[in-house]
Amino acid sequence: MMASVPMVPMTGWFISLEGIEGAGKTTQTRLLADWLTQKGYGVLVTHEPGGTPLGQSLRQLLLQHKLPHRTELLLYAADRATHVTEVLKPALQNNKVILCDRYTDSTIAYQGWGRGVDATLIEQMNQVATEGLTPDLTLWLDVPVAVGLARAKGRGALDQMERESLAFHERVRQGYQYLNHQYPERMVRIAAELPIEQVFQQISLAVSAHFFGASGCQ
Ligand code: Z5A
Repeated sequence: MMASVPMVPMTGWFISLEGIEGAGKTTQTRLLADWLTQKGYGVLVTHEPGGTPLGQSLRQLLLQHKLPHRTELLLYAADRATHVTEVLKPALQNNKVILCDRYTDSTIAYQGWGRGVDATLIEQMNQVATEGLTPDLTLWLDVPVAVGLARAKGRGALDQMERESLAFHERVRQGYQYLNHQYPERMVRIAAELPIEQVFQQISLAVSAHFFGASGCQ
């Protein structure tokens, strides 16, 4: 008799997607959601900032205004605390596969490496906001800054972060490199300057290896 393969994880999975502007997170999240849905998984697509009604208001403030650095950090933490409580934890309890466009690594990369906010303070804020909820897998879509910003600029009006200097975005990318080095067990680098289909191929392999095991059993 063939072994039956569960189509729903026993507990939910939490996958975050990270990277600089224009890395392709939105595009790849959509493709990954379709791929997993076709396999029978219940998928929840969400994002930070702005994954809740309160978060939508915070997102407007964060992306449209130049704020003091600590204020910015606190607002991202408020957005995340609400998101974790109202969306992420309930979804995991319902055995969903969460695809989250940005999470705590964005705060380390942008507020920490980009803005220069103290790393310990960021760690404390992330801990308060998440109550320890960490992604099972983080897909870091890595593109050279020039490539990411050219893609982002192609969409029109720029927000606060997109208007930052090239040096700022290079520091953010270095922040992701540091995180990839620190957390190799959960963070996978994806070469995201390649064509969309080739980026997705790397992502589907990474998800298969992490969740379905070496057998590729799906
Ligand atoms: N932020 C923060 O500072 N601290 C925090 O803790 C958190 C966030 C949580 C949210 O921006 C901002 O919040 C972000 C950091 C800050 N900074 N900014 N700006 P957002 O959510 O509005 O946007 P984003 O996360 O930066 O994503 P994005 O700019 O929309 O890019 P993306 O989602 O990674 O890419 P995309 O929309 O899929 O693709 C962009 C374009 O490129 C589009 O036209 C695609 O068709 C094209 N594309 C995508 N992939 C490819 C490939 N492979 N080849 C060619 N063209 C492609």
